[in-house]
Amino acid sequence: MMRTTSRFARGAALLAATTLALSACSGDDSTPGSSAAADQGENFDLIDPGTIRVASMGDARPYTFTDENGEFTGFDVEFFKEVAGCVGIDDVVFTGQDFSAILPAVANGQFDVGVAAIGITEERQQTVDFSDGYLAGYLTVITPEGASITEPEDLAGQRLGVVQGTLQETYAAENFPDVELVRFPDNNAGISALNSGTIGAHFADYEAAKQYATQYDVDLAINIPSFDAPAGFALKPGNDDFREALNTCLEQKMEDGTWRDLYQEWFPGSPMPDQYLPSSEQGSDDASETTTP
Ligand code: SNW
Repeated sequence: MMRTTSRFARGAALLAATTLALSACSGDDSTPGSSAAADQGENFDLIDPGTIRVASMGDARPYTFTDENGEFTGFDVEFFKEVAGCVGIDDVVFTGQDFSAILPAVANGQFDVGVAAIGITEERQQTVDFSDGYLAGYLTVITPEGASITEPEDLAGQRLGVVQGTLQETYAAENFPDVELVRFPDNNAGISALNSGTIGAHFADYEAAKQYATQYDVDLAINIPSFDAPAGFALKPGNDDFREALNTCLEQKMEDGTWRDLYQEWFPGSPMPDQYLPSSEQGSDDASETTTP
């Protein structure tokens, strides 16, 4: 696990933080200076004080995408907006990037935050800081329907699509024998190549794969657990007051059920990872981190 302390181990700290955060986040948190968290806003090292500039992706449904009005939405976007509001900043400006451009742009200060189901890894932590994790799931190999690919060995000799810079690219290079990796700027380009027969399979995040399966005749052929790299918000290194405020509010938005409600809205029917639910709901029968999709 990349997370140094589990959510369970932090029970006592969480209770204390929740009490603080509850008072900080209740009521109208849109008024600057109305909450304890917002008072810390002046210490946040943001490009424009009072605004959070976010590098994201406009085409990574259901995590981050633009709707018919050009507005950013999706699970990660809506959850980030909740957390930002809790730290006292409602002005959040999202900009679409290729995935491979997000972390460099955050690292060199062009954006305050990167939000795009970005898995926390030691390698990425060489260039950016991360909030605590907020999403853990599977990496999924998508094939044409009936391709009879069910395990990594079946991919031998295939051309496999990956989005440049993703964990899928790294995982496939290290673990899938004899595949020819074909790198794309985004998943839509990979799925187009899959549908036209240019590649034999495409490797994406599970919820994106599930989304494509509602539109195209594809199978979710292989699911690789990626719980050791939960997604976090990527931050410019050293902005510690901002990171700590985000983490306090992230816990708060899990404890008050906001995370659960957004998860059910954007990922309907998907197995619910236990660790992000309100403490009172953890360990119930229908919540499990280990359920295979
Ligand atoms: O590691 C997983 C995590 O467990 C959760 O399922 C959300 O996605 C991941 O963070 C992996 N996401 C990929 C990555 O971090 C691709 C992100 C993307 O395509 N936007 O490289």
